[in-house]
Amino acid sequence: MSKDNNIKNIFLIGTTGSGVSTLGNVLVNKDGNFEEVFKTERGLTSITNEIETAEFEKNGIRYRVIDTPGYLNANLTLQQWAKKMSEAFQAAPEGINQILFVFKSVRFSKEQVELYNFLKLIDKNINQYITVVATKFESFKNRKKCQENYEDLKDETKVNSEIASIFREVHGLIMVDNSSEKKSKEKSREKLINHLVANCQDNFQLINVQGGKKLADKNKSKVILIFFIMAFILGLLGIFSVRQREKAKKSRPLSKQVVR
Ligand SMILES: Nc1nc2c(ncn2[C@@H]2O[C@H](COP(=O)(O)OP(=O)(O)OP(=O)(O)O)[C@@H](O)[C@H]2O)c(=O)[nH]1
Ligand SMILES: [Mg+2]
Repeated sequence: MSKDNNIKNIFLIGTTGSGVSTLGNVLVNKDGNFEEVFKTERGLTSITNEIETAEFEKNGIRYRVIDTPGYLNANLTLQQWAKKMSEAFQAAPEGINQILFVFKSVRFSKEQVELYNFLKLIDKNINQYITVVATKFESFKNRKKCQENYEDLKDETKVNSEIASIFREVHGLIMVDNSSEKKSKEKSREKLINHLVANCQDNFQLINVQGGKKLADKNKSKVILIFFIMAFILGLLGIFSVRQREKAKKSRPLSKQVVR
């Protein structure tokens, strides 16, 4: 993809089913009616399996929204998912304007921490360009409640130290509710765009931390190597979790499975 210096790249990254593509549709707001640009569904399997992009314009600024397969996607192995993520970063030669790190506002938990650590492996300064977005947050219009929740997530007496440090170092937290109601989507979009316009004007090039050099062609091989190492680690984690599950299955008494 050729470089376009007048565009800002917004990455949508999150665990599968957390509302990643829906957030993309809210940002793009096709035909002023939130028509679907990125496929979304309420089902039980993962929907987004490929990198997809769409653009929108606000106040003369063009934004490219990059939708990605969710972490723990049901159709991709961890290695395949990691490869797709590297493709996603290649789809933005201008750099990263912002990563919207999406999670469904039930609880910020282990899966989100794993995904965050994966991003930090790519570049240790990436946190400065990450805004966490909590979807399905019904009180998202209540400023006080949003602020209180943000403070709690930074507080080691309320969450574990790993989560607290994530929320202390990211660029921000935005609560939204992209429910089917148009009014909710409009308000969510307003919050997101205000944040992007007011706080996110720089473009960030991925840096190879050791070399301190930009992600240019000469560093491509190093980046590919990092991705292979990450894919290998993720693969080991996958084997480990399958073994653990098998172990747990063996130790469980036989009973009929029930689906409610
Ligand atoms: N009420 C409510 N529903 C939401 C919200 N965000 C997403 N949903 C619903 O959650 C379901 C999954 O949303 P998607 O946007 O497809 O999720 P995703 O993270 O892209 O999922 P995959 O592509 O499958 O990994 C859809 O039925 C959405 O309508 C939200 O903020 N509020
Ligand atoms: Mg999706």
